[in-house]
Amino acid sequence: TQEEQTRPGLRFPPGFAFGAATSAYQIEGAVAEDGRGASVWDTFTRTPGRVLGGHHADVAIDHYHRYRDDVRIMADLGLSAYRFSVSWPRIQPDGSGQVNQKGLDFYKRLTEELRSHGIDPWLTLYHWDLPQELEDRGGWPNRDTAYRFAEFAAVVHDALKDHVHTFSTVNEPWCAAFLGYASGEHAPGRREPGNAIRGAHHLNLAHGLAVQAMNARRVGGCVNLYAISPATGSEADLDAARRIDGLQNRFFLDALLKGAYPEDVLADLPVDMDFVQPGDMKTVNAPIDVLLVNYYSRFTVSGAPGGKASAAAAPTETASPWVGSEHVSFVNGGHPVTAMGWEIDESGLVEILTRVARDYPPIPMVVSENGAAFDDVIVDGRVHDAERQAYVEAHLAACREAIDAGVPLEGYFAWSLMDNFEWAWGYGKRFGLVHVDFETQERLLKDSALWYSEIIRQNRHHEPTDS
Ligand code: PNW
Repeated sequence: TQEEQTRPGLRFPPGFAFGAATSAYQIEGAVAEDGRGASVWDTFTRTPGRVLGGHHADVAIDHYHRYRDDVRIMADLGLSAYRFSVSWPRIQPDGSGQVNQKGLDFYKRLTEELRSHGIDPWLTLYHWDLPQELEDRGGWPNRDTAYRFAEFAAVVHDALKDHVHTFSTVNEPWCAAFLGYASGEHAPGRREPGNAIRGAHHLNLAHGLAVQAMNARRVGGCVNLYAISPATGSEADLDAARRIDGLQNRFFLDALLKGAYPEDVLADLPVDMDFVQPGDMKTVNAPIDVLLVNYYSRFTVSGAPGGKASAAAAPTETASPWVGSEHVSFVNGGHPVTAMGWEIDESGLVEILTRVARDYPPIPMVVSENGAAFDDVIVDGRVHDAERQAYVEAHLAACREAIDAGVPLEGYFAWSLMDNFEWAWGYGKRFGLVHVDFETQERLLKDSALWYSEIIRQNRHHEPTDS
């Protein structure tokens, strides 16, 4: 509409990256092809009761075979960047040692295809698909996994360094540690609170060791941040907000950007941190070029009993991910919700971006995931996903607001490019800008994709031509 064309809130500085994101296990399929080994998600999806509907991602959305068509879609949308992850067990089927060249070749083909269309490849090394062999040796609670990760990072970096715009290490260490090892909602599905904390530290250590091992031209770390509000001004609610902010946000931000865990968070935890060895925190704090921030929602929390035990209601039977703060409850903050039940509040994005800029050493940032699931329907060959479009529009405007407030924000990646395997929810939740028919694998641009493409087009800055 006319209004959209002139809306100044959606004008971005030259060079701002407009991207979309995916992850390997959620889209690739081809789990038994070209020498790929098993990951914890292959095992988890085969364990009854863990994933809604018993869904697995053996085929997923068949991106392994359709990557050329998918890159064509990205090019048609005008994306300047694409964030994807590499499957560790495709590259090291046993999680260490022997390298599977065919696995590396796939990502070479993918990155070459992207670059030939002028799209910058942003490569995530780890988006939760741990080789099963490494889980069998203890998984993330085992310190050795961090060293194996650094070895894997060096292999990927060596093979792809000339093709990749930005490397990032671990996607959302909070999820990998606390949904994987405390609540059990994600693979490997363990409910061992103490080991979740160990795992969280080893994921941070893995990040730092990988940054050092790659010595990449451009490397970043990724965190998922939430805006947190206390339900009331009561002492109990303020304490609840401090605790959840501590475990969700500051435990990772302080580690990566300041090289220390926050004292108040350590005091909340039921473990002593004897597994943190001398020198670890300096490694975790290895210099990075960019911070990747995934943002979805705001949590409103209470220290009084009675609310939900977790903001993101899991579809399966789970324990609390909030180690040491299990008494905290999550209450309705009064915002509309997505199909995940996640509250929509774009002001939280401005809040967390300005907060990182204010409270931490200077670091360029990107929003590396942001998006929403809704119950889409195809009507006459179109998906009128006005709610998703409004969600993305509001959050892009929030990015603009953060930039105006002085935040060094360099890009935005919508989650997700395409509908895909949504972890514990199987194929039951659609986050894509592009609709996927999970039977025929047909791709169809939703209205939100067409709109996003138009915003990107309006932001195209033409280089002055040399005479
Ligand atoms: C992120 N929670 O996951 C992931 O990076 C994506 O792979 C995923 O598809 C996307 O967000 C949507 O879920 C999360 O329970 C999963 O708090 C669960 C939570 C947060 C993030």
